This record gives sequence, structure tokens and C-alpha cells, in this order.
Amino acid sequence: MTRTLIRGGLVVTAAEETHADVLIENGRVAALAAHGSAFGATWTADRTFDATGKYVIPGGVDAHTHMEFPFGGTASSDTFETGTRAAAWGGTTTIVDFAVQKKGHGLREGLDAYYAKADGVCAIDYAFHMIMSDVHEGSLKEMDLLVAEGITSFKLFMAYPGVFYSDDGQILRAMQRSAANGGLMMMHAENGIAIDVLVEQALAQGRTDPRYHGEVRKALLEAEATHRAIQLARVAEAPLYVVHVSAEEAVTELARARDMGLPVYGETCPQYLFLSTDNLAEPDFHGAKYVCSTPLRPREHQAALWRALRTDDLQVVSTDHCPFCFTGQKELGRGDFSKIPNGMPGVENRMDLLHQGVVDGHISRRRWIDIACAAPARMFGLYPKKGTIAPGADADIVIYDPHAEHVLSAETHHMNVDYSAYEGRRVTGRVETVLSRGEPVIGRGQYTGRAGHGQYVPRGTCQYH
Ligand code: DUC
Ligand code: ZN
Ligand code: ZN
Ligand code: ZN
Repeated sequence: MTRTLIRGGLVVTAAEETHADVLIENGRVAALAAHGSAFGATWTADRTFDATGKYVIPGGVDAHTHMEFPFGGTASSDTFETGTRAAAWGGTTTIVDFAVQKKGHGLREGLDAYYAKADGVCAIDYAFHMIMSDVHEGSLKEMDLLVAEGITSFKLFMAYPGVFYSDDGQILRAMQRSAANGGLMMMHAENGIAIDVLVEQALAQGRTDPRYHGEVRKALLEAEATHRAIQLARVAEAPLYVVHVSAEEAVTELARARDMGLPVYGETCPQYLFLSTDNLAEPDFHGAKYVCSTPLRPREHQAALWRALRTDDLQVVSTDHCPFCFTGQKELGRGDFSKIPNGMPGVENRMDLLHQGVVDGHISRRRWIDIACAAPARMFGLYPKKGTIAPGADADIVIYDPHAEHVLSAETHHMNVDYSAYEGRRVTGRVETVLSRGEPVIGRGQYTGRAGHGQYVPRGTCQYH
């Protein structure tokens, strides 16, 4: 039995902050004891970490990543191996990625392909949501089976007609099914039919630069789709989780629903909190690095997103990590912004950027841990195994130095992508040590984990309502 001890740190969870030592046995948290207590003084261990002056926090739970994701004739550049290793570097110890149903195919087939991709290569633990791109009688039946096997959330798209898109009838049917089987519907809320009209008109007028991606994917069309998704969920009496919320107008829709007491939840991503349409307008096609959907918004939206995180109108910050290299992938859209693969890298940067939100006074330390660890774990049926530090929980723990500064850069990051969306940005706070089920995977500036340490985690249903 391996015993590990973390002494001297400030343990921060979503619920409390305590000056405590943490004892780990067999990959799980065995006990916590106040610094200097008689109880803790008796502990011995095979391995001891000194966390004096540091935070001891739960490993991050990134509930929205896309490794090896097929998009626009290419695939996102991080594999499950490289992407989970980069996540570990950034203090994230669990990802929930998206298995994809192909049109004309079943859920099972899509899911099995993703089980196979991730099997034996991940550095940290992982789970799956299921993207439904073909809602029909057969796939609705398959939903029930997937919920029973631990795939308890399903993403639908109101965007991308002809690819992932579902119409309102399909959405309503899937929501009704989820209301019956306990699944949680996740929605990409943008009016893709209207957006495609605007895309066609922009291109016809010679507006081909990356910044037009932001102009045609209007905030109003995100808000409209968010509103429609909420009403459909009410009709179906189903809970709803809206992914990658970027527009203040969409937040307003979520806040109104939540004020009515509806089980409606929202996620935003670091790129919407830190970047803006200014980035999309960078010259020489560099704006393509920031093309993702929903798109980056004018800077003014950032304050509304931070506020919503404080007021719990948004509950989760995940990354939508979906990296495409600038060279060879983003470049597919030179001369036509609609051909730029949609997505940005970020799985390695999330914990640091959100800690910067603490430093900048946007959120409290405990709220940082809530939106990055506890809330995503509860939302997706992983709590308290993941997302907290408590007896019985997996010992997925980060020792975080809140004072160390560092600069985010493609030169030093570990994601398999040739640029950083945060190039040159200085942040205060840094991951020092990362344990995954008690095993050190990052420490002293080295990766000490291994491909295949990460295990698949079947999930329970949403614990949020
Ligand atoms: N948005 C992205 O930016 N990338 C992949 C899929 C999506 O919805
Ligand atoms: Zn999406
Ligand atoms: Zn996504
Ligand atoms: Zn995405």
C-alpha cells in the first residue's frame, strides 16, 4: 500500500479552505488533518510533498474537449495521448471528450470508435459525452443503453446544417428521451440556418477574412437559439446544459430561465473571458487562430460572463479544446473564412487563466475551484470521485503555487499545435505538482506520467438538480 502525504498547504475546495495535511492511500484521499494536529502528526508515508505556501486543489475537470475531432475535412491536432498529457501539465486530471455519431450511423458505432482511440494512451482519466448528429428512432433507443453504461450526456447542434445539425423536432424528441432516461442534453446554441445565409452573403460581397466569422455568427443568433433550446427543454420537461456560451444576450436568456427555477445550466470557456473580436481581426490571416464557434465577441461581453460566473447563471468553465495547426489546417480557410476549421487550443491553460481571474478580482478562490473542478464533476456525474478533496475521493490533486508567474507560449506549451491563443500573456500562478489517483504525473518541471495510466470513467447522471 503506497502512502503519500501532502503537508503544509492550504486545501481549497469549492466548499471550504482549510490549512490541512492530506493523506493518500491506494490512489484515494484517506484523510485530512489540520496542520500540526495530533492526528496528522502520527502519519507516515512513502512519499511526502511539502506544500507550504501553496494551494492544494482538486485536479481540474475539463468537461469539454475534442481530441482527434473530425471537422471540415481535417481533424483536431491533439490525440488522446498528446492532449491528455498537455491537460496534466495544466493541472487538469479528468477530461470529458465527445464521441461522435456520424450521419447515417448509430451511436454505438461512434462511441466504440472513441473508446478505441483513447484506450491505453491517456495520461489522465477520461470520460465521454455523445454527439448526436442523426436523431431518429434507432438512435433514440440507443440513448437509453448509453445512459445505462455511463455515457449520460448528449450534445446536439442547432448549428452546422448538413453536418451535425438537428432540427427542432429532432431536438424535442431527444430532449423527451433524456427526460425519461436521465440523460443531460447539451446544446450548441446558434441558429445555423440563419448563419449560413449570412455566410453566403458575406462571401458574395468578398468578405472572406477571419473576422467575418465573428460578424456572421451574431450574438442575437446565439441568444435566439439559446431561448429556443430553453423553451424546447421546458416542453420536454428536460434539464438543459448550454455549451460554450459567449454572448451577453445568451447569458440573459439563461439567467431568466434560472430565475424561474428551471434546470438550465451554462458553460463558458477561457477564450470568451480573455479574448475578443480584436483577435479575430489580427492581420495576415492570423485571426484564423481564433476562429471557433460560438465565436469570440467584442470585449464588452467579458464582464457579463464573469458576472454570470459569480452569480451562478453560468456554472462551468471548460475549454472546448479543439486545436488545429495554423500551418496546413487553419490555412484551409485562406480566401474563405467558412473553410477555417472551427476550434482553439486551451486544455493546458484553463486552470491558470481562471486563477488569473482570481488574481484580477473577478471570482473568489473557492469559485475558481467550483467552476473548474466541482461543478463540472457534479454536472456530469463524476462527483465526489472527481472534483474535490475529501476522504474516498480519487487523489487527483494539484499543488498550485499562487505566486509564481509565467508566460503562456507555444514555445513552452505541450499541446500538439503550432501556436498559442495566449502567446506572450503573463499569468500569476503555476501548477507545481500533479497527482492522478495518487501517482505523480507532473513534478519539478517534468512529466512523470505515462500513456495508459489514464482510465476510462463511466459516469452517473447529472447531480445538479
Ligand atoms: N465549435 C468549435 O469551435 N469547434 C468544434 C465544434 C464546435 O462546436
Ligand atoms: Zn459546439
Ligand atoms: Zn465543442
Ligand atoms: Zn467546439
